[in-house]
Amino acid sequence: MTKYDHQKIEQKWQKYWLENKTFAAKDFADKPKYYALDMFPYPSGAGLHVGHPEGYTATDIISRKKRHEGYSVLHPLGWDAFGLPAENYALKTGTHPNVSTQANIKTFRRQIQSLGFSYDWDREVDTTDPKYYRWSQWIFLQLYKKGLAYEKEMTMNWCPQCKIVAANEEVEQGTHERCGATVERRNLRQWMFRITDYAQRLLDDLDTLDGWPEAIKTQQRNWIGRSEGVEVDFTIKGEKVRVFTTRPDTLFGATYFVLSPEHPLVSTITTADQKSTVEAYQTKCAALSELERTELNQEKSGVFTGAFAINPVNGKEIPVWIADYVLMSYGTGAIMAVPAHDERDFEFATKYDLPIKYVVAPPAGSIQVGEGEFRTFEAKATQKVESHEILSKWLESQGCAFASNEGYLMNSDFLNGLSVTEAKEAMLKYIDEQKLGEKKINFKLRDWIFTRQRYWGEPIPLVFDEAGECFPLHDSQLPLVLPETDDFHPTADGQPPLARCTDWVNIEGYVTDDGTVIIGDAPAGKTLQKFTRETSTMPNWAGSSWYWLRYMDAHNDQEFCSKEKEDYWGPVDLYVGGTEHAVLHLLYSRFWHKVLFDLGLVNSIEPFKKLVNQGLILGEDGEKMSKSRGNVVNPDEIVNSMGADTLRMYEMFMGPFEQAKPWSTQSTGGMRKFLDKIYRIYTEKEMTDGCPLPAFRKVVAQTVKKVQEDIDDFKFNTAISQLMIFFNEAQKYDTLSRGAMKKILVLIEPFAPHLAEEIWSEVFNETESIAYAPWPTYDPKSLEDDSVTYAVQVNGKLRGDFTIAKDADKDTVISQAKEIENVQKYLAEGEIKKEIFVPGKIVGFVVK
Ligand code: ANZ
Repeated sequence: MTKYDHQKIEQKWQKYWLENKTFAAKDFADKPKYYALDMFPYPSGAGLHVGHPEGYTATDIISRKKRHEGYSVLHPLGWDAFGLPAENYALKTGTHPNVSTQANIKTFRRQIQSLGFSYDWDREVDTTDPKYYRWSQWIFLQLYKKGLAYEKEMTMNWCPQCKIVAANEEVEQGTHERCGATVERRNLRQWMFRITDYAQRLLDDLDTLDGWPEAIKTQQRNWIGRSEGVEVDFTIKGEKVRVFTTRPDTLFGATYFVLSPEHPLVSTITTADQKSTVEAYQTKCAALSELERTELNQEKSGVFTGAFAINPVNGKEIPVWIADYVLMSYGTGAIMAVPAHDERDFEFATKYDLPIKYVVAPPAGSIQVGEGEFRTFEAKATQKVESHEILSKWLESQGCAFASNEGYLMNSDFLNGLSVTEAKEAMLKYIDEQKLGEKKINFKLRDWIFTRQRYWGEPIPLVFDEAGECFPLHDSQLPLVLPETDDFHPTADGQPPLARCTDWVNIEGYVTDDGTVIIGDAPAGKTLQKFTRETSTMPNWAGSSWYWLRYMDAHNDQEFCSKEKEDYWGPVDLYVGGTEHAVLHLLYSRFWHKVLFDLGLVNSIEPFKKLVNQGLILGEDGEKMSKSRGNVVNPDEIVNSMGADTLRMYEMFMGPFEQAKPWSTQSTGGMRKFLDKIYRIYTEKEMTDGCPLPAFRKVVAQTVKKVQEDIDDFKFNTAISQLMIFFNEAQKYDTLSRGAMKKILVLIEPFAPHLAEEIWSEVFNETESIAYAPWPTYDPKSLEDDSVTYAVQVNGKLRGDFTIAKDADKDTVISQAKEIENVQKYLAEGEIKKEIFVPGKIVGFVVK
């Protein structure tokens, strides 16, 4: 029995591919292009996880198939290597983040190469390499110069024990995940990006992304959160205070008013006897993050300010409260509360015993309000709703939780009897005429905080003069290299670690004519000035917000990417990665891409045409793989014992690509047996150049068709099933058609490339790699069935059936029918008077 020596074979071909640059992408090739991109990994200390190869195998299969189909394919990989884990490791052990990062990259590269992916390794990028981050800095400067960057004091999570800013993800229930200390909120100066300027385009252009999963587009839409409403002026102590509402139709139902605890007006309007209560409450809120404050199931709280607001539409006075559920960062930081029709307001009003006034009645129809008890509403009548029970019954019947756009206005003066839609319009008109406010579109999307008080990130290429004015560095000053240090803590006064590198921070230079700064001696006519550098660094999103462009032109030291190359390779045709990047990475990338488009630096408005998310690979126990659960599978073990081809095929066979599925090491053995069988059939069976038999020709055609269609649909598991069907058939033959078997080998290559190369070279004596062999075609005619099944009737009753060659003649068919035992029994009951023959369908006998 022949078994293939996977270690020998896989190493041999991996070496061959690297040495021959088999997968080098050719710029401007005279072929259609295809760009298949993987979300590049963060090279963690833990090494590769079996989840990584899942997506990588899929893009590899697609890339390999596209090469067979004659495309010029770009399939690159690199490392997203700045970020917290390396810095935290440095803080713990003193190992410089660059040292641990490079060691991790080495491990990842070795592991990924051991899986035989067809990457063009000459285009590998590393976001921590100054040759790369020079361009991250350059793009930052383009955004800065376009007015898209600004400085702002932001409230951040501050860990008093580690003396460090903690990212939101690092804070668990108010404590720092790393040390357990209670996190404080501190105001720190940050650089922000005006991503909100792009909110509408980021939203609208989602409609052009046909190749994206609906679920991801929905997540982006919700994250951008476009909300159409009205800003209305209420008056508190003679001062106008604006609220933002999406329900101007409910203005007559406002029974109290809420300011965010941070609202600047709170201190001026609060009455003397409420002052201490209000201040204590403000302090309490300051310690909570927005997320904690707005959790829907979080109990709301608030305090009365002692002041009253005048409702502009009816002149009624309503009490002004401050409450945690109203955020300063959304709308105007103030709301009119309509507890009858807003869930949060209802909860709050019930808790603090504030009045509830119903202004929207259900539309015509009956609703069940109790057992056997119904309440009927007439069309457009100003019927009365007096309790929440009735309203909620109706809402329940509408399938909505609280606010509904159905129904008719009541208790609302000139709006009475109007539908919600009509009332919104009527109120808007009134507000406009009376100059009480204006229409307003708000977005949930916030500007992007783009600085981190950390060491392990790209330095920000900005400097400040002695008066504190900010200047961008001149392009010639890039890359601005991260200075060396061995202390990664922030300074004693809370400045980022880079502030300690004083030689780097304090510099001298001059301002050029275009307002940028060059460090060094000033030429004649320019004054030498002192500057200090920005000491915050970029977040780990920076390097990943444009990396797909760098792969197109990875070694260009004049531009981040030449326009011609971007024109040839862009946009990315296929992007594969996890759903965890649904919003942040994918939104930031779309934003940067659009800015580059506006600057005329890229040709497409969207970076990624098609997006596919792989499902999670779970542990054998069906739970998410994690170190603490001890259910993590190391791909190295499988590659060593079973081979990379087995791992690749197994991962693709586990189940539908986009679904979560549990790992089973035992099942990898089954896949290995299948590969052994393929190898045996190719190496042991006799092969001839003759024409294959029709039945074999048919299964070959079926296999080509199915594998081709399934790969295109990301149904890798069923493509593999078809290959299994094929080899079960092939096994039945003593000799096989060489031509057909070569075709099938091309189908196997995207899945098990080492095995395919070996057979291509050793069995078929081919001297070139199989990688560019043409994708097989099939004759649709050979798919057609060449036999038919006849039903046999005696005196109109079905007595049997049989299958025979389609082209069998009438006499042959009839005599075959007479051979059937059960038919013979009935024929024996008399004499055949008549024979009926319907070609391809029925044989009938009339017996008397
Ligand atoms: C009155 C009202 C009546 C409201 C009603 C809703 C239903 P979206 O769709 O998310 O934009 N709101 C406005 N600013 C807020 C803030 N800073 N913090 C918390 N809540 C705020 O929601 C807009 C609605 O959320 C606004 O419309 C306002 O409540 C509230 F039957 O005004 B509404």
